[in-house]
Amino acid sequence: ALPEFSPAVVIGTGYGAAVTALRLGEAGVPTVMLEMGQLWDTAGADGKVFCPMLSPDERSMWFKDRTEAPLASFLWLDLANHDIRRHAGVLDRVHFGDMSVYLGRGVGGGSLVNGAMAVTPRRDYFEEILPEVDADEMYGRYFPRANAGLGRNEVDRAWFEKCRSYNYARVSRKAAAKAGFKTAFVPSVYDFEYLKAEEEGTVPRSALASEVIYGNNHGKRSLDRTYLAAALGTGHVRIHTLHEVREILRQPDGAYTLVVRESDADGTVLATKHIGAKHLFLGAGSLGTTELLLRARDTGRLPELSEEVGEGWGTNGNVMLGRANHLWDTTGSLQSGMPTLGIDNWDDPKYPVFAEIAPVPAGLETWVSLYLAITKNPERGRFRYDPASDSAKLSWTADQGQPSIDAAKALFDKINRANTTIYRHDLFGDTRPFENRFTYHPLGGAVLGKATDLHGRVKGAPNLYVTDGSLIPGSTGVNPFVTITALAERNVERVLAEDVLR
Ligand code: FAE
Repeated sequence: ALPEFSPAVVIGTGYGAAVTALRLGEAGVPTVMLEMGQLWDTAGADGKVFCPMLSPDERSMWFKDRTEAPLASFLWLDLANHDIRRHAGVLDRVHFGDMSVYLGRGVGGGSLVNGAMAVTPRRDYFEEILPEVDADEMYGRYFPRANAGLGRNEVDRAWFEKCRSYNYARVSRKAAAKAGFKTAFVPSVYDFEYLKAEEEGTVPRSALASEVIYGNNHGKRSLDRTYLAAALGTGHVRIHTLHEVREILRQPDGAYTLVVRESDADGTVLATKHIGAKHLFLGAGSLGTTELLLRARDTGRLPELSEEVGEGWGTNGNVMLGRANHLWDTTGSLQSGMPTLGIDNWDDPKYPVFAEIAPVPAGLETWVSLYLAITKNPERGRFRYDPASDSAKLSWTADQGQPSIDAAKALFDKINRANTTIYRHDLFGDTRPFENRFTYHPLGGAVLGKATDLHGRVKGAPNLYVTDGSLIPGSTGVNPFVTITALAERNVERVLAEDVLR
């Protein structure tokens, strides 16, 4: 049962939350984690924890009647999506007008559903986005610590060159090279030795069985196997699942009280509970944390919170596209769901792009080369509290996505020209070649040094901290979880020493 009070409470169980809980637990601080999603450790009737990507069931998505996969169509046919039962599944897609955001729900947050790419940002770009953070410290201490804690590894280059699983990446590399662009290997938290064994046929397949966005049954070092396992191992951390924090209140003595809604996995509310906390850490992700802060500020519970709460949100410049390959350039039906190569054109002065070479895990030859491009889109959205729905609403318009498309187009027009290939127009529901109506990388809403101080302490609310992707001002230039993890490592070290153990 939920205790009445805990010295530390962490909301969420994603990257920022997991780091924070581990370091609190190691310091001997009794810590409660509250997670609205499920613990993914129990096999269903098919003997698997997570459902298959190609025949998804109620385990796939968070309370939807139909799945909402990123590749909406193939030859304009809605082949990827299936009707499902409403349930506390692992992947959510939250809609705000012209933008929707993919999120992981469950113990491990985004680590349960993501592509496992573990990329440390370029130092010059990190210094540009967070100039007040000491980069020597980050690159000397916290990025290495984060990568070690996450279990980052790299693909065996000799195996990469001859394996079947990454034929699709080699085909894209060849096309990029023909246009004069270089590719870079991308580290991962998917176990590449396991992947090799999958291709050899000696272990059950996961990345090679098209598993990724609805969870991996094997091979992935998601947070429940790394940081969270270590946190529980300290004996001082407890996780309560299917517990959604709704409100944050402050008591006259300065402690926080949380209003928490407990549900079952079919969404029936079981109880509304309260828990007190001396130190409260928000790790509910860019959307979750920003909403909790906005609701607290604008309903008058924490009126001192900064006007900066809700500001500085971005998509990390995400845009997805497909190219049609020549008939002789087959990518193969066996494709690793875990990307490990990207086209690195970040040095382009006008249109910096880092484009990860993504699989099309359809289990058959599609003649598609797919990419998730990360671009330097300067546009920012803003969240506002909407009293009618008691939720945070994002303002982001389609034209704000245009800089991402312009950058991706500049790169891929050149690749198409050099290879006499064309874009695919059948993948995103209509005939558009570029899809930027969703993001995998929501960042910002409680930006470091603006809504918080330079270590994530929320302005106007003593002993309240932000630990997650909300701290990053809309862009990291690469896939973001290593940056989120490293910043959380840096911030919690300071907060433990100066605030918690003081
Ligand atoms: P996050 O991981 O989102 O965790 C927040 C947690 O809080 C979730 O478990 C929520 O259920 C929970 N929560 C929210 N609100 C509440 C509440 N009110 N009460 C209780 N619990 C709550 O936060 N990034 C990479 O670096 N590499 C990749 O390859 C990559 N691929 C991706 C692929 C997909 C399909 C997706 C969706 C994301 C991908 N990302 C990738 C992004 C990455 O997963 C994301 O940046 C991090 O997960 C964000 O970490 P946070 O700690 O901010």
